[in-house]
Amino acid sequence: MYDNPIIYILEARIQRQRLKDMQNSARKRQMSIAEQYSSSVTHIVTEFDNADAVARKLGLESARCLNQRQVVKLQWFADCIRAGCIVPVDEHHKVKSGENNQSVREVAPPVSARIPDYACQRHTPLQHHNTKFTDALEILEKYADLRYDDQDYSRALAFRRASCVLKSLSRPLSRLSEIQNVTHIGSHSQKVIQEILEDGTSEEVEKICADPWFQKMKLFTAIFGIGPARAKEFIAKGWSSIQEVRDGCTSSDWRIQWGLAFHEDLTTPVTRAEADYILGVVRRHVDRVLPGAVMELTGGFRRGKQTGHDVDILIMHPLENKIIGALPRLLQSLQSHDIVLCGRHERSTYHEELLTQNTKLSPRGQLDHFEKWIGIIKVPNKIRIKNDQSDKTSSHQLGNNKCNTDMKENKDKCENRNFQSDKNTDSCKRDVGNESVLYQRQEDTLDSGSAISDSLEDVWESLDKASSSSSPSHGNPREVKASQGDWIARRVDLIISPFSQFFYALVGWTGSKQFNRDARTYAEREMNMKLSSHGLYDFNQGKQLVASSEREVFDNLKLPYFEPQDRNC
Ligand code: 8GT
Ligand code: MN
Repeated sequence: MYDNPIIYILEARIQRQRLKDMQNSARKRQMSIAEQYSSSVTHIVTEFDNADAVARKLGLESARCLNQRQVVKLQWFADCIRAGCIVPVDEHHKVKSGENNQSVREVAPPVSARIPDYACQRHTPLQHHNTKFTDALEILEKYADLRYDDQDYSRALAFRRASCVLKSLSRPLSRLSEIQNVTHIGSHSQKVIQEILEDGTSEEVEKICADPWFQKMKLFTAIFGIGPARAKEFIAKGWSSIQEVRDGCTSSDWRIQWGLAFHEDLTTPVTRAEADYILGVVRRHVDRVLPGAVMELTGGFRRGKQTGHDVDILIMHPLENKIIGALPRLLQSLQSHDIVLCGRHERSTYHEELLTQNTKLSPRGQLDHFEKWIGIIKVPNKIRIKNDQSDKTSSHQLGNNKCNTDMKENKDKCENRNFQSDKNTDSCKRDVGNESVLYQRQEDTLDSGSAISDSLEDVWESLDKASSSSSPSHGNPREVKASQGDWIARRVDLIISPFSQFFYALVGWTGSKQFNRDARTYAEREMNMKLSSHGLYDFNQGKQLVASSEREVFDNLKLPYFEPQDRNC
């Protein structure tokens, strides 16, 4: 026993009010409580489960520096309060050092040796064990990203890489030493992880979250069509709310105009039921204008996310040339049913040389060259509300495009209406989502060469017509908003891929962005290949590598196959 016991309560991880209560209770019982840690302290009370962390928090090199001091759990303190005096320290009160704490070592051997370098070589599930670290690292990433200069971009990437490694760990991280030699966790990230291990939070991250500039940047960049540069201009004008932007912004960009008018809608997460509904609606119209087409819900939803910021739908036809002119026809069909709010049609800018050109990866995104439509469509409110109600009872399986009853009815109705089906594509299933699905290339009946270029001209003409009718002239965004019916605006991307590029497009549009980034870097550095959403070029063999399944894309890259739900890096 100590002649003159002096207790020091280590604040870290203890709520402020609780700490005050503890100090008051001790004083009432005439126990000595030290405000600061000093050599006269005999008992250190802590929420930490490891004496090494306590030592580090006190600025000491290791737990050995704590010498004869007792490092004890809050339970010991509670026992003292109950007894009204200092009680002896039992084994179960003690907080041990990792050095002589075999159980800590058994639970947490270093993981560094087992972590492959690239995210595309690791399982990265949606649900993982280290969210308290990855949430913090992703805030640092976002902050660096919003600052928007080259150096900040590489800093943002460094945080993302560290976060991706933690997402792929099969257990919660309990000590920094477990990841000390991991390439992608740099010193800044390590410092943040250490802080969270010890205090439960990171001061730097908390400061960023409370920073008004960061809050405004997040608010403004969430507007459809607004990037960091424009958001900074808004802040420079002294704006701090969406309303101020609505009142002051004179941009003629259709995305910004519609984005501002429907900001609340577009920042309400899209649910899985809505994504399925949109897929169903688009499918109905695709079946009409491009019978035999194959459609896939891609993006985050394909990786198993239950919500997203938009709905990405990839469309292809097993006859390579059948897709020509299909997107304008699809848009006209959707528009004639009053489904489209606004949007822009983009022509394909693809040409074969792109496969070998060493384009620098764009920091902000991975824009590809497919023909696509980027827009906003209307979804009845009841679809979302239904999803809210059934959320707890139904869990959506990946790749399971199961629709709710309405959707099924729609589909049945649509099939009963006997839309023309394409006999050529009987062997090509339309609902895809798992690897066993067969996609079969069909013999193309269209003549090649000049016939195609002639027809292309007609097509471009109709595309231009379609794109102008889906531009802001579709109505005044504010007026449309003022008379909004019982629907919500949803962002949709429709991408058309030629059959020959489809599986690369599928991998690309499934993402995640970081998965793509790492897969492309891996291809370049490790394989001397160039990967994009359009294909894979092998510089060693001097040729393009074709793929007729998603698995083949991975095989061509000599990567183990990962299901979409394991690509959530
Ligand atoms: P979300 O749930 O917030 O919608 O997230 P997401 O679905 O994972 O991201 P997204 O921004 O909707 O993009 C879907 C995927 O498509 C990303 O992995 C992105 O890298 C990929 N992608 C391409 N090409 C292009 C392109 O040209 N534009 C965009 N926006 N994304 C592309 O492969
Ligand atoms: Mn998406």
